[in-house]
Amino acid sequence: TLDVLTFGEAMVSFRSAGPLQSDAAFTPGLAGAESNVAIALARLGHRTGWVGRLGADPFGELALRELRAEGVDVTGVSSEADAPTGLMFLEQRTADTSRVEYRRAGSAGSRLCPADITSALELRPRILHVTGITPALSQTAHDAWRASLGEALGDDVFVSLDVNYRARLWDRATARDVLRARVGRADVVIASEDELDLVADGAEAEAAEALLSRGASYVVVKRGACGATVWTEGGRIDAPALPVRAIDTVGAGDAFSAGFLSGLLDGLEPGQCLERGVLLGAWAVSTRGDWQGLPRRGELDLLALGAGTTLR
Ligand code: ADP
Ligand code: KDG
Repeated sequence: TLDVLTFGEAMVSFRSAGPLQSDAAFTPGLAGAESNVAIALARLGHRTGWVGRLGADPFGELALRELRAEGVDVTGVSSEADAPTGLMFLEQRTADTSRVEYRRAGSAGSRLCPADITSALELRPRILHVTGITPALSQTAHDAWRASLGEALGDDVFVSLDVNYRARLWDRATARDVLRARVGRADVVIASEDELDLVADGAEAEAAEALLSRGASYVVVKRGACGATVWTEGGRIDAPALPVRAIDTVGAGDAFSAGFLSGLLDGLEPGQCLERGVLLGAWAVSTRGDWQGLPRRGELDLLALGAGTTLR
């Protein structure tokens, strides 16, 4: 059985190390919030599966190759003969500011449909991890997302929802309606400070309280370089971010989510789950790529060694 099952759209990203201009070089890589989480968890030794559709093209092949190489179960991946793999371009303007351009409308990934998920759920994962990106992709992807959080899901599956609002894909009012309709099934809700209003009303304490009373056991709020907070029935726990040199912040949220879930899988206390989330977030921002620099389990303590350490 799987520890974590996740689904969504994986894309090939092209990352520049500077402004988009005629001599800019772009580095290809696998991107997609959910596949990032799957890879991060697999690196920590958890059994993880990702479900989605890829185009029958070289980009789809690259995506599948990377997922396999990282040890992610791809039994639920299918290939579309007549739709392309989605692409995204990341123009890094400063160490912690990137601009995104998507080429994903009509992509293979957006054809995800409810049957893709219901058959994958037969693998009976301990945790189902979903994000608020999937329902924004297409009507069928929205249906799949909704169905995954409905009756197809056994009561015993722990659900993790990362709000992950993407302004390029939909507006806040629509996202609010869609996410609120299903957030009650989530056992852990993960949001940035500026996303919390999409799933609950009021200031942070009030919103967290509302989500806990709707059934969540953990409400996790991310604050970028200021760290993160977890709210539980027992109250509030804060963790500062780790002091690292930020070189590429894209993917920090996904790494954070994976760290938090890894802590839950290891049976850690909420504050320790939060610390592992913050640790993985720090790894993501201090290395290039969405997930390429993330640690394997034996490397988790490397960041604690401090600046300028050489292991000999
Ligand atoms: P997202 O990528 O979803 O916007 P954040 O930017 O809040 O999410 O990052 C997620 C987590 O990664 C933060 O809560 C923090 O723990 C860590 N993180 C983000 N930026 C930094 C940074 N500059 N230095 C250290 N840790 C960071
Ligand atoms: O979380 C990093 C993501 O932004 C990236 O990998 C692509 O899933 C993605 C999206 O829709 O932005």
